[in-house]
Amino acid sequence: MSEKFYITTPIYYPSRKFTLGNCYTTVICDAVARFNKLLGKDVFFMTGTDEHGQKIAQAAKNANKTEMEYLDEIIADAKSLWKLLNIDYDKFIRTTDDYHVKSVQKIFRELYDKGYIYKSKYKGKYCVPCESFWTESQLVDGKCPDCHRDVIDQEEEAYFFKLSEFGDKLLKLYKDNPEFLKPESRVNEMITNFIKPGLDDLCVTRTSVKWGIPVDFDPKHTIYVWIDALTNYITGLGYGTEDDSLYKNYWPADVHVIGKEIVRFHAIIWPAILMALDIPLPKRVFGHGWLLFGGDKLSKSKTTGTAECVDPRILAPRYTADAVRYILLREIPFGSDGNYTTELFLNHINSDLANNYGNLVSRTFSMLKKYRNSIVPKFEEPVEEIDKDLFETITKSANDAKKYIESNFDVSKALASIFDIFSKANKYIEVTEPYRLAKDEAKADRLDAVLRNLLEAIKAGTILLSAFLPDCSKKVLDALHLKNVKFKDVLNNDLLLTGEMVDELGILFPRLDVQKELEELSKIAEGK
Ligand code: ME8
Repeated sequence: MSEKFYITTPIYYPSRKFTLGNCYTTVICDAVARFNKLLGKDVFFMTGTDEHGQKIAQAAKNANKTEMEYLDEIIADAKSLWKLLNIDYDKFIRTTDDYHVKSVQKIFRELYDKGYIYKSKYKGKYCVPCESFWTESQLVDGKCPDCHRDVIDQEEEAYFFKLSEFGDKLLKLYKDNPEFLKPESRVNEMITNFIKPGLDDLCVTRTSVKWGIPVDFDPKHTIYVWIDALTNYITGLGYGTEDDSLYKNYWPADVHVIGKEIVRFHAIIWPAILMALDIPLPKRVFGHGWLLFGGDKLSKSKTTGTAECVDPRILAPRYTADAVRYILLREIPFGSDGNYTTELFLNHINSDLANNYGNLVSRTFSMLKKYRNSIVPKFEEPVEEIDKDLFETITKSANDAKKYIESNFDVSKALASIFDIFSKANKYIEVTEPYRLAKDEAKADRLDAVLRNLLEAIKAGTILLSAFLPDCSKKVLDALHLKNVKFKDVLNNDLLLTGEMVDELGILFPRLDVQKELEELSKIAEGK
């Protein structure tokens, strides 16, 4: 039986259309899921949407739609965005799904029956027109952050979860499982900012929010955020339903990948809920940094004086889904913040995708066609130093990529390792000069070896790349007649069939005129 691997994204709020920021987490999870499939693991990858709460109700009202009409449109757009970006999820959970609603009610009741939930009074600052409670720190100049009107002190009856009982247990969790929360710096944040000062019990229902899952034994209360949203990671596997086979198979999750602003919920509240339910904890929570647009987490249309188009729905069809995936996976050191600019995006397409990978593939295929009628020459064990060096790079890069993904989900370093193969192979062409070898009949065997070694480098790098950039790698693997490849095939030099003809390949990534594209994109962003 193959090893299981269960990975999740956060469930995003569909209060507006998804941004490149949402794509960041989702593409990372997709690449990690695909890499684990390459490794032969039995992978389950879940994403979805967090559909309850005042904000959604308000957004629907503003759009003159019912909540479900509004949500269905956003979810249809989200699913088509994931399709566009080749996100190969196994499950898309919506918290309005019937099975989720029922499981959440069951979980709530269980926590109540076990004494972890009790009824009390919630006190807060209340905005009457918005029908919303705010905490002191959420207020802007003492006023409602949404409508900027005065707020009043208000109390309402609410249920609370006994989070205060879990401080020591959480400290023990972090101490006994240093892998639980990554990067390490986030553990200190949790301890210093939240656990050491003492955890308060958590308000888990509202009577003022109508768009939510009702508590089945006290329906004027709706279940507020945490118990509804966090539990998606188990209800999506069927926990609490008649068919919980996926839950039995895949839980505990190998990793919840989330943005750093929601680490607290995943590293404090979620484990506490699971402990209370007596359910095993996820193996790891990974809090990544932010993709910044001109220093801001949310993309603004104007960041640097000129309008920037950061809509993946425009960028992917124009430059390929792989190019969008590439910038998200490669540019941001995993765990830290990183800046996105259109110029960076376009320059990466040219330097890495067109000039490095694309050029290697197109040069090799055209030399193979010109000198060997596109027929794969036979493989010989490398004897020359330069050949050995190329194969050493392939082996090292493959092992490094695997290590980076397995130990730390570090997609950026893994991709960099894979591109080392392509850089090395491009240099190999310059040093071995196959175009010179072709002129000398006595060097025919050497030319065969050089061309085959280049094909091996392309094959190896492309198999690894298939987890990250599925479209271009499929084209290349198809041209090499390779199907259903796995990680173990990377170093197998007998996979390419000697004497077989490779197919023609078009240009994978045309070189862009960056200045012209910047202007075009700026016009698009300004709606011209
Ligand atoms: O927080 N850079 O939903 P949300 C990196 N529903 N990641 C970004 C990003 C950016 N600029 N912008 C968004 C919620 N993200 C809750 C989650 S989970 C049980 C409930 C990603 O729509 C990142 O993963 O606000 C972040 O954590 C998530 O979108 C926030 O999505």
